[in-house]
Amino acid sequence: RGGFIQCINSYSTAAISRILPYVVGTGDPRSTSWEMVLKHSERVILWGADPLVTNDIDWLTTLHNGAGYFRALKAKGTKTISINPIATDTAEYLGSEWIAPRPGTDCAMMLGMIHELVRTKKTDEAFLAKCTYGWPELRDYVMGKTDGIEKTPAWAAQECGVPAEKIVELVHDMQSHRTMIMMGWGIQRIQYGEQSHWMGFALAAALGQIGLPGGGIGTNYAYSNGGTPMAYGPFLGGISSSVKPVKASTLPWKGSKVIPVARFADCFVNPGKVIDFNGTKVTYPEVRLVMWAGGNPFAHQPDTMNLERAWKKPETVIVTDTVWTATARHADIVLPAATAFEHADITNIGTYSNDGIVAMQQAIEPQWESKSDYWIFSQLAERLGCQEAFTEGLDEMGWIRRLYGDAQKMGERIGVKLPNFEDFWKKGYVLFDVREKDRKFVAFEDFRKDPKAHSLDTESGLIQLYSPQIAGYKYADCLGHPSYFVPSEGVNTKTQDTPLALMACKSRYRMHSQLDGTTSHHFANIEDREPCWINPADAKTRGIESGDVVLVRNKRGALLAGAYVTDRVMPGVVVVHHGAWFAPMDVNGRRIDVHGNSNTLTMDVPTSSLACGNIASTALVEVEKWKGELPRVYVYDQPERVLV
Ligand SMILES: Nc1nc2c(c(=O)[nH]1)N[C@H]1C(S)=C(S)[C@@H](COP(=O)(O)OP(=O)(O)OC[C@H]3O[C@@H](n4cnc5c(=O)[nH]c(N)nc54)[C@H](O)[C@@H]3O)O[C@H]1N2
Ligand SMILES: Nc1nc2c(c(=O)[nH]1)N[C@H]1C(S)=C(S)[C@@H](COP(=O)(O)OP(=O)(O)OC[C@H]3O[C@@H](n4cnc5c(=O)[nH]c(N)nc54)[C@H](O)[C@@H]3O)O[C@H]1N2
Ligand SMILES: [Mo]
Repeated sequence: RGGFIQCINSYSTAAISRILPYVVGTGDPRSTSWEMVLKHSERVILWGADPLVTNDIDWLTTLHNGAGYFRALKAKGTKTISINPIATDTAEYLGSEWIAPRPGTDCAMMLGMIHELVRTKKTDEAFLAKCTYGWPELRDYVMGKTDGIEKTPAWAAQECGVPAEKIVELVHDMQSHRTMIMMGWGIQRIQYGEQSHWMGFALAAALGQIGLPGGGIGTNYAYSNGGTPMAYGPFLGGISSSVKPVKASTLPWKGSKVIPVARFADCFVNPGKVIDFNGTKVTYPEVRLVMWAGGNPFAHQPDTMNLERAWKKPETVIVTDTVWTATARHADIVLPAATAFEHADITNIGTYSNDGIVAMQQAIEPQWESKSDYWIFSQLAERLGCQEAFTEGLDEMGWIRRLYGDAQKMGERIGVKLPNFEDFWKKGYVLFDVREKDRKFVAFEDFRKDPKAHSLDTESGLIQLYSPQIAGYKYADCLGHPSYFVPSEGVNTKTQDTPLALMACKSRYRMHSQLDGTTSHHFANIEDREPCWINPADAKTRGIESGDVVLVRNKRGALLAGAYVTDRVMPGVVVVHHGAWFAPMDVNGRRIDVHGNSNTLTMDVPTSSLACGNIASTALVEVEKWKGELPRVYVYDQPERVLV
């Protein structure tokens, strides 16, 4: 009866989804259709994006359309350039040129590129004047008039490590060819991550190709197969989430009712603390009970050792999951959830492509004591005295029929006839057609032609290269224009004790921590540990060879990993992919994770006061050969006993 604290933001897009509404009026702008890219783009820049690894995952389900488009891009022979501290699978597949900036320094590189355009009078002044707001403010920053630092390619080279000549060559190549910048989301999951995509739009605006076929910038080509032309059909709704509480809380409520999700560990420990968030103040409420459903914070939250301590603050923790995760191991009560195979459900296909609707038929009976999430929540609602308000009198099939029925009605309104429910359920899916105009979709095309008639939902209706609103927040870590901030941990701030910058991006073998409990972990495995990629130069000075077990450590934590010596990662940087199940153990008086959960090393600080997003990369570490006994990775063991 103590109320409910809602979380906003996601771990996927915290920074981009907060900053881009100021810049272009939406947090996730629709990308130019792949058909237009294939036809018109002469250059494709993969900036912090590895779509061959990440694109198979969708918020909904997927037809994996992106794979075919990248195959077509390769077949056509379009020149591609990958800008990434890592030689990615995608770059290898496409044969891309590889440019490796230091992690967290892309904004410096882009500023150097914009400076070069200004210096050589190659900025598209007509586009900047017609379609953007605040170019003079940004230009003053680029030219050093605001802070006394001219952002020349030579300055940029010092920050990002890419030679000035390369920066110059790249920007002129992009300027003289129709260029599509495909930005991933790894570059916004860093400290000051808000700046990356804002600067990306600023660079694209200076190049003046936004709104032209095959030109400009797209921010979701690497996830959910963005850029796949959107099919024309209805969307499914979901079960109501705005049910009014039956009895209002009788307790006095202290603090905000909404927190930015990645700040939850800080919130547990510091009730009453006031933080800045996107122009507002958030007062952390006191959290006494946690119910975690379908997530593995002991894999996803930065600074796992800190989380371990924070997790002890709430009096009760309830976890529902399908498998025995590290988080389940840290719960007071575990409610075993049935997998999608064990109960019926329904979903749209393709977040951006809306290809159709799938009947998720039940394949097997729920195993052991597992129950569907819906059953679990219905039972909890009953005990809280609000079952009717929660279920609206419907069981799972009842909801599936209602959601499908609502989609049918929406279909009627937009002229798309859906089969009756029985036929749909029997066949298993319905697919929608793509309209010609969606095949030919060019992002910002109408806006470019007539920015007044097709104004964006921003302060000025134009692309905001300077935002008076953000400037008004007076944040030191997010100014009124896109800026470069030196990450507090990164190659440029390395110390003697921690000289290497860690990247903890997606593993090709897992969905975050999902599948780590299956045979999948045999693929990402050296001596039962998660691999740690390390450059041959860095390995040599440490006497490390491929196959060695290494301790990766910093002041926050330490983990054991298996060394993989490779020039696919630039010198000074190491990679431990995200998602190995956390297996803490006290070894010789020190608490270490013996398996390789990379968040043991990352920083739990907000991206900035604007988005308060999570940070996955650039943490400083040291790597050393492990000479001690090798503790067993116990984390796949089944629970010793099951309490009913
Ligand atoms: N196989 C697999 N696919 C997935 C997922 C998964 O767990 N496994 N997760 C899915 C989810 S939920 C999401 S939100 C998406 C996320 O997709 P992304 O956020 O795009 O994926 P990441 O691997 O985190 O980052 C993409 C690339 O950014 C690079 N990168 C990181 N930091 C920097 C930097 O500072 N500069 C530059 N230039 N590059 C940088 C990384 O090296 C990586 O190659 O992926 C989805 N796809
Ligand atoms: N260092 C670092 N940290 C990161 C990232 C990174 O790249 N690097 N990526 C971030 C991103 S983009 C994201 S989205 C987050 C992801 O963070 P999470 O979403 O917490 O990660 P998952 O491991 O996918 O956890 C999903 C859990 O749901 C369970 N599950 C699956 N199906 C069901 C079901 O039907 N019912 C229930 N109750 N449970 C189910 C799975 O077993 C699994 O334990 O991680 C973030 N953290
Ligand atoms: Mo994500």
